[in-house]
Amino acid sequence: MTGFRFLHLADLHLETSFGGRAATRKRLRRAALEAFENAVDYAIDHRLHAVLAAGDLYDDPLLSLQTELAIQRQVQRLEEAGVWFLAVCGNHDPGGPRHRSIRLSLETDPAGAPRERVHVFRDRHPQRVTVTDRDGTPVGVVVGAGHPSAAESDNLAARFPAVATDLPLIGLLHTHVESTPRAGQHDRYAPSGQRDFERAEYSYWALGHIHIRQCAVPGQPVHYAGNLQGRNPRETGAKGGLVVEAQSGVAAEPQFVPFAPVRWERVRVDRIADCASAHALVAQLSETLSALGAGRDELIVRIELVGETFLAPMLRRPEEREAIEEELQATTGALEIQLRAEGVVRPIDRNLLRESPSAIARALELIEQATRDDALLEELAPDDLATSVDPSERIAYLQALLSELPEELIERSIAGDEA
Ligand SMILES: [Mn+2]
Repeated sequence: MTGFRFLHLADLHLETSFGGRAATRKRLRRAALEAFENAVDYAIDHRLHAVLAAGDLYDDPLLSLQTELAIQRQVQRLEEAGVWFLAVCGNHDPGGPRHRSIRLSLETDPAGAPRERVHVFRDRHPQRVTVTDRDGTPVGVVVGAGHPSAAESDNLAARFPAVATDLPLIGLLHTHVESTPRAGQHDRYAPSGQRDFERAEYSYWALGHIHIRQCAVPGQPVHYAGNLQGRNPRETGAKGGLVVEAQSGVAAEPQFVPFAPVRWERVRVDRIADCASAHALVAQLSETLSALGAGRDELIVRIELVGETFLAPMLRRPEEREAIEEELQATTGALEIQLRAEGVVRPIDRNLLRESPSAIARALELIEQATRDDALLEELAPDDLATSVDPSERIAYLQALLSELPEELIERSIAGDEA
């Protein structure tokens, strides 16, 4: 018996409004559609049986007509190539009566004729669709349920039925599996627990909602595909879809295929002590960027500089960072570089400073004393600080305030010397 071969996509978020520079925003908007097109190409070229989209196909119900047409074009291509397109509604593209999903009507072609191989699961009550190959032979059963509203609170996974079938059985759902790493960064829509997925009759669960690609239940075929195109500095690394070949009664193992044209990366650079000039800094950072694939891949990179450098005072100024960013973009071909310099300090002998007979040394000594002495800390605290909070919390808060003070003092005193 042949397997059920499909592509699992999730969280396409087409037409997300992005932050960042205008040119980058424009590129990312286009890149998300390109990623979708790449995925459709792949499904057609590899003669897959279906593309499964696990929710949040588009980002906002105020979807533009241009993007609506672009989505329709891709769905039409799949239909014409004999590849099924099955999508469940998520919290960004809910399926209730007054929502955009129904008016989008992906199930019919421009002439209003039904597309035989397209189904959108909008109802919270799970439904099943039997997928066929190009000859009409059944190859798999997909059970899906959708979010009717933008804030579904029911556990939809718990509603999934046991289905008696000889075909591979697949679950398709947009859900917040509570125990998943990084789940805390996402809203708890259609929350579910690991136990909801411990069901041997399902060969695979194609999930959406958490944007990090991962197995959601250790040891079980329950997977988040992650989003299709990274949209911000938290969504780093290669993005794409999962290809699955499912057999009846066997847990399927997915394989990742990259589709996103633009990749976000985040890198911490702590070896800048020897960089005494702008040139040296650019050379050092260019090397890091080349290692990440700049010039070969379309990259947006956030560089976090940390450590001691003579360039620290310059790097604190936004216009200085911008100049370095532009230089790096020009030399490496990266789409955008975002330089962060909160973690750089001037190289000075802090011990020598502490031992010198100066006002700054005395101030540093006082700060150190106050950090150890709660009574002194209370004495130094401003009068209007809330007294209602728990005393230990109050002390911890004051200590946290103090912890940043020595570095600030040293920086200011040095800057004063040079003025
Ligand atoms: Mn979502």
